[in-house]
Amino acid sequence: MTRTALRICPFCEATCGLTLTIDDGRVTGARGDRDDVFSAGYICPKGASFAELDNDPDRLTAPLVRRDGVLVEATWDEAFAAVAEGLGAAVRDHGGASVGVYLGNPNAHTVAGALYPPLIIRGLGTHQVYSASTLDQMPKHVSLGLMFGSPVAFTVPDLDRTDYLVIIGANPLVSNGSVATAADFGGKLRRLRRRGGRLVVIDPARTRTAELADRHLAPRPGTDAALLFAVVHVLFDENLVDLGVLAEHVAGLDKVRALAGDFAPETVGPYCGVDAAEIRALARELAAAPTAAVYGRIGTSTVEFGTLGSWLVDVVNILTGNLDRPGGAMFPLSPVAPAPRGHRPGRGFATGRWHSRVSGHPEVLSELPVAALAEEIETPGDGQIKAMITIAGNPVLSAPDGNRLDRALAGVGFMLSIDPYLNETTRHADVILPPPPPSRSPHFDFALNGLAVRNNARYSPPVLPLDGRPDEAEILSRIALVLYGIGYDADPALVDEQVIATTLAKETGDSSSPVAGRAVDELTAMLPDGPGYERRLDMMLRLGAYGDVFGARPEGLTLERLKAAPHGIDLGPLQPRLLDVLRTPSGRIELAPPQLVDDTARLRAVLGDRAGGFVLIGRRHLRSNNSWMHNLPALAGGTNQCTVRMHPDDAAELGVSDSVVIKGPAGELVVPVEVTDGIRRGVVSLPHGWGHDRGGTGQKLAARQPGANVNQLNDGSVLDPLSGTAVLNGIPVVVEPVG
Ligand SMILES: Nc1nc2c(c(=O)[nH]1)N[C@H]1C(S)=C(S)[C@@H](COP(=O)(O)OP(=O)(O)OC[C@H]3O[C@@H](n4cnc5c(=O)[nH]c(N)nc54)[C@H](O)[C@@H]3O)O[C@H]1N2
Ligand SMILES: Nc1nc2c(c(=O)[nH]1)N[C@H]1C(S)=C(S)[C@@H](COP(=O)(O)OP(=O)(O)OC[C@H]3O[C@@H](n4cnc5c(=O)[nH]c(N)nc54)[C@H](O)[C@@H]3O)O[C@H]1N2
Ligand code: SF4
Ligand SMILES: [Mo]
Repeated sequence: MTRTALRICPFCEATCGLTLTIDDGRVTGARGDRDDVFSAGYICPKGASFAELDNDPDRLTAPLVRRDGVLVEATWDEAFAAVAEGLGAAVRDHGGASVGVYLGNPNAHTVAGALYPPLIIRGLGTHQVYSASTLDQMPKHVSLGLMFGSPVAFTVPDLDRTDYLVIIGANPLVSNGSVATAADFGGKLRRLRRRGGRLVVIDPARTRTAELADRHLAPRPGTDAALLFAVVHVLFDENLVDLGVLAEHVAGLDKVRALAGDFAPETVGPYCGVDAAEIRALARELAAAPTAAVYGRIGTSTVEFGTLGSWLVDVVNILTGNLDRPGGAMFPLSPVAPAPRGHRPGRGFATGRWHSRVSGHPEVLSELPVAALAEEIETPGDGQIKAMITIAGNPVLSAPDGNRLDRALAGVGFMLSIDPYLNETTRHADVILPPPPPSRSPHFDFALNGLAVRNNARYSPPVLPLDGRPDEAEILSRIALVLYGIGYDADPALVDEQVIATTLAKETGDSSSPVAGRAVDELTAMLPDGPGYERRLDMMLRLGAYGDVFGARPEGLTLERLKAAPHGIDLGPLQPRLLDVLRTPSGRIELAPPQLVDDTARLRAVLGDRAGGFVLIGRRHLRSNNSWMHNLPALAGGTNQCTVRMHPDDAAELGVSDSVVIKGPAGELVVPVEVTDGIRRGVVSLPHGWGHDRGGTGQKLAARQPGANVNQLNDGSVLDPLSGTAVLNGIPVVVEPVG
């Protein structure tokens, strides 16, 4: 029997609504849901391969437990017992603080990943917490935290209304957008141009996004912060600063003016490899546009001056009066964000509340840099990592110096991985607990709704039944039960009920909460019967910005209402809401936070550099997703190859045409060359997520076309100091002919 079912796609940040075809209890096809309120039918090749991913024969269907050194299939009961024993021993012998946790990217795309890892970390009481954020967007969190007092006060470009968009270090035509959730990003860019708007792309590579632009600047990698400072310089220098209604809410304007003094386009132009005139033109156009937004991503983030660059993106948005206004850079309002409580000063944002044991890196958002994970495992002494939990991550390929991390993980006393695949990282686990495929999992975008370019709410219940396996919520809950000393075989609902009780007690006792003074029992009784994650989601929606406040606002949002709208609920275009967002102690936007002012000295010091030699950057492919989608026939092959792209003149000078050796601080690789004039001279690009040639993994197709692990070139010793983010773009490398 054939039927269809709706499901939000969990494979990237665009959150497209899909219509799945189901035949005889399995997904056999996927197309875009034209009635989806957010994506209106858009789909990309990854979403279209939903069925292949869901049915991949290499997905684990049963837990694996290490017995006599070998991973063998086990029952769920045996596997949880092994978890209880392994984690129990580590906690008993060395304390919960000796257990390291690594959270990978898909946690941002699953219900379980949003709701349960914090409980596991709290249960351990560990500071050894790592995630893909320090390979990604951590610099943005820090700059937002320092400027607005909240590290999640994301400013996203108002794509549907802006007149002038500057994309710096992002390639949304391939990535489908990141930290700006927008389905059909490319369509939005085309519509921007059709309505007379302009698009500027700043990227050392002429990407598909750059091909669409009115103006493409190709700076030397790693120089964005200086380039943006030069834009700021021009805005002051030519009297183009106009804060508009923001003026009374901004502190530190004069400090930024003074700092920018050293960054005249004529000074930084040669460092960036961009004409001073181009920078001045950019600044003038930004100031003249009726509305404009600057949007930066990976290329401004995972670089040496990542936090400075992320900060300056918003400094430019503010100086041109474009922050928090339609057509500018705006703050989304997620349906699970707490209901706005008006303008009130906050406690601000601090990092470095503790430091990593070996190198003394400051904690950021309660995390330590992934680049420091290997040394924390390897280095003996008090606080050494003795056990590891990885959830939805593959740091052996995604983090610097995978070979070192590979060795380190092999030496960990006990390792637990929650992952559907046996891969380069999970092969070291003593227990692997595989979550069910997406068709059998629920979906709600807890994180990404807060980044959406249009406010919306959508929920997908599981499309297919579980077939006797636990879902990921149950898997993670049972781990939490172990850590709370209750035992893995207790009722996993206890975990959710504990969260609900604690949250409602806090809310009802908070005089500024919309449910202040009400009885916890009364509110709890209003939550629907059903899985614990649904009860928690309902609670969050009802307490949220659009919520029904547990009946006090009867027309408001509840999970029941959301379920009754399977194509989602549109919550309208982004609205100005700066004063709700601001949580700095001063109650104003801190344009010149001391940490950023100080870090500017580091940038000033390199302006004279004119490095020769090659610099390495990364790239993504439309049919790839970090390290874990190289195993699907529909996505593999064709142009989806692990090649090094280089400029024809560079290739000719080196006399190379087929393969080259690339040498970096941590290793060297031999990689096929792809000669293209779509990249700046002196720059080479290699995609990440490849290097599937280690033994003992279980992705057979991926292993046949393994590619090389770009992160093996990188020793991870260079971090953006304020965020602990690894420098993954702009790494000096040596490129030579083979032999
Ligand atoms: N050189 C270089 N390195 C990079 C980058 C770069 O641009 N250049 N990009 C960085 C970025 S932005 C990121 S986000 C990181 C990603 O870093 P990671 O998150 O460490 O790596 P992924 O390859 O995304 O691995 C995801 C893992 O989650 C598993 N998984 C998939 N679905 C589920 C699920 O539903 N539940 C569970 N439990 N597991 C699931 C997959 O099998 C896979 O093992 O890589 C970073 N590394
Ligand atoms: N198809 C596909 N989609 C994905 C992913 C995937 O692997 N494949 N990964 C997902 C993830 S985890 C993320 S975080 C997002 C990332 O989303 P994006 O940031 O949009 O993706 P990237 O392709 O990494 O784009 C980074 C761009 O920065 C450029 N760049 C490199 N160095 C510099 C620099 O110093 N300055 C400037 N200005 N530019 C520079 C690169 O040439 C590249 O074009 O994509 C997500 N979507
Ligand atoms: S763009 Fe992203 S969310 Fe949309 S179908 Fe493709 S992978 Fe899925
Ligand atoms: Mo990412």
